[in-house]
Amino acid sequence: MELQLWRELLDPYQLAVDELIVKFNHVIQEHRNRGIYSPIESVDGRLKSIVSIMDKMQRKDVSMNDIEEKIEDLAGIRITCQFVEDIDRVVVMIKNRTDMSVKYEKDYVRHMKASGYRSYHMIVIYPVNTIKGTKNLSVEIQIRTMAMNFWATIEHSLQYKYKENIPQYIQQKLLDVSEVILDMDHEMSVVRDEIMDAQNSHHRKENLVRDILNNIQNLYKIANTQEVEKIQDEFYRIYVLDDLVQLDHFSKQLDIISEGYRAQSLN
Ligand code: 0O2
Repeated sequence: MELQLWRELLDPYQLAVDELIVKFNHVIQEHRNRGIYSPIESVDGRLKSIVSIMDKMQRKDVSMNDIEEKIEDLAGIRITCQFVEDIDRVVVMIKNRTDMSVKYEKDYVRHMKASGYRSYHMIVIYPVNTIKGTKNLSVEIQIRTMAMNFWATIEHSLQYKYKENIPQYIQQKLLDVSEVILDMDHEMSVVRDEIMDAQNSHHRKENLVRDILNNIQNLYKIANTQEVEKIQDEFYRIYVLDDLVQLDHFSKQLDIISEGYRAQSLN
């Protein structure tokens, strides 16, 4: 197939990857803006390379005409979670979305592959709008923990070197390490609440400081400079106390002051 035809075939899949990265990043941001824990830690995506497509066509005996039907990971999205419990939350979240529908799932988290690979796979149908109209594309979404991702990334790079023939002692080592990773994920789950709490506090603090600084900056434009400087000093005094309750109280008070000035400036 000519390069131009490959481009025409793959372009919509690139669009799907780009759109889904934006959408899942937005999910992360929405959680953080509200100061709540995001089950998605990060999202990444890729269009399958032509070489990888040709390799897979050969491996699975797929003809040119059947590429789109039989190779369902032309567009691939990878969602990384901090904790193993987050994977199920992300799966539910994806099932509830109205911009895609689930075609089928493979649970390699509960049913590890013989290689030691763990990950949750969802093949979804995702519509994209192109100049030729709407196209319903298959997209593979892989959902895994950071620890599972570490393992898969290392193992994948070995596949490039050894193809199907990773030496037995390395295969065994990978299997052993995948067990360690399973244990690690479970161990981390024990302190999940504690860690989530710490991260939520951090994001709440960031949001509060952002709101306070915005308010102070706006006040400089309309209020008496000396008064705003006093407010700023008070903010620094409270900030160093590292007390979220006081910071929250200060932010609310500042909202009231700012509202007052806005009302005044309207008169
Ligand atoms: P790449 O380079 O990542 O695109 P199946 O018929 O079900 O065996 P299929 O369609 O490959 O074959 O489905 P499967 O097994 O769900 O794998 C899809 C993708 O999951 C793979 O794509 C890999 O990205 C990843 N994956 C599956 N098994 C392993 C594994 O043992 N190790 C690692 N590191 N990744 C794995 P590709 O096209 O193989 O590769």
